Amino acid sequence: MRILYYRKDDTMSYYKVKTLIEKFPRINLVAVSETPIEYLKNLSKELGCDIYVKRDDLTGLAIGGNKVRKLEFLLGDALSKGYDTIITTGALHSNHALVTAAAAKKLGLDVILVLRGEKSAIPKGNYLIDKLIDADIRIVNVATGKETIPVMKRIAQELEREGKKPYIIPTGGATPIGVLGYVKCALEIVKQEKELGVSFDYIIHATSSGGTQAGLTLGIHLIKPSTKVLGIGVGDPIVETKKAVWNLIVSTAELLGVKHNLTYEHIEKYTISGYGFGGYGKITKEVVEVMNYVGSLEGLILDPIYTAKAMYGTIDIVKKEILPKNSSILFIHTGGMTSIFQYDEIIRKFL
Ligand code: 5PA
Repeated sequence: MRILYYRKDDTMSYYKVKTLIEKFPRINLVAVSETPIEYLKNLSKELGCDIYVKRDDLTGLAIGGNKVRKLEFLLGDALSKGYDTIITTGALHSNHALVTAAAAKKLGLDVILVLRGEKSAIPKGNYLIDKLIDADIRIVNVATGKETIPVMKRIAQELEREGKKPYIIPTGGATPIGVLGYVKCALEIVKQEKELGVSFDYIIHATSSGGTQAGLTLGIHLIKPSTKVLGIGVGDPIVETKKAVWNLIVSTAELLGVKHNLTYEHIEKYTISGYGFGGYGKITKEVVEVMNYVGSLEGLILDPIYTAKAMYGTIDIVKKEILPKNSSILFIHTGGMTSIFQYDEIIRKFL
C-alpha cells in the first residue's frame, strides 16, 4: 500500500484523507448527509465558553448514535466480501448490538446477538427493541466482553459447517474498518466548521470501546491538528480504553496507509478519567442531575450511561478551568437515549 508521509509542518490535506477513505467499501446507513451542529446558547452563557453539540444521536438508523457510522464501513466490508450473517456482542442493553441488528435486517443479512446478561431479564429498553425486530439473541451469563469472543467464534464455526459465511464484529465495532466511520466524521466536522465560521479548540465525547476516539483523534490530527479530541471514560478500566484507542489508531493508520506523529502519551493526556461514577452502567445522583440540568436548559436529552457522564466531565473541566476560558468546544452526542427507559426506576429515584 502507498505510504503518505505526514510531516510536522505539512498537514495532510482534507482531500487526501477524503480520497483515502473513499477507497473503502461503504454502505449508506446514516440517514442524513451531515448530522447537525447546534450552539448550546444557554449552557455556553452559564459556563463562559462556547459549547456546541454535534447531534450524532440523529444518525437515523433505528435508535441512531455513533455506531451507525462504524457500521457503514463494517457492513460495507462484509457485503463486499460476500458474508451473509453478522455476529456481534455487547451488554444486554447494548446500543451497538441493537443498531447492528437493525442494519443487518435492513440489508437482508442474518444477525445473531451474543448479549451479556441474565436469561431471566425482563425485556425493556434496547433488549425489548431487539426482540421487536426479531434479532436472534443468545444470552450468556459472563462478566466481561472478552468472554463473549469464544462464544461468537463457536457460533461462527457452527454456521460455517452449515455453509454460511459469518462476519464477527467485536464489542462496539472497535476495529480499524469501524474506526474509518469516525475518521470520515472528522472530515465532516472540519467542513461544517468552515460553513459555520467557527474553529473548535476541543472535541469532547464519551469513550468506551475506543473506536469513536481513535477515529476522531486520527482524522482531526491529520487534517486539523490544532483541535484536540478528548475522550471521557464512562467507567471501563480507563487504562484498557487508552490501550484500545492507541491500538486502533496504529492499526487504522496502517489500514489507510498514513504516517502520523501521534503517541501513546498523547492518548494518555487526552483520555479523561474520573467521571465513571462507580463504573459502566452505574447511575448516580450526579448523572441524573446533569441530565436534568442540560435537559431543562437546552431541551437536549442525554443518556445516563455515556453522554451524561461525558457532559458532566465537560462541564467540570470547564468550571475548573482545566480548559482555558472562552474555549470553543464541540460535544459529540453519541446517542443511547433509549437507556432512559431501561433505567427509569433509578432515574426517578434521583429526580
Ligand atoms: C457508546 C458505546 P466507543 O465504543 O466508540 O468508545 O463509543 C462509546 C459510546 N456513546 C458512546 C454511546 C451512546 C455508546 O453506545 N457503546 C457500546 C455498546 O455496546 O453499545 C460499545 C459499548
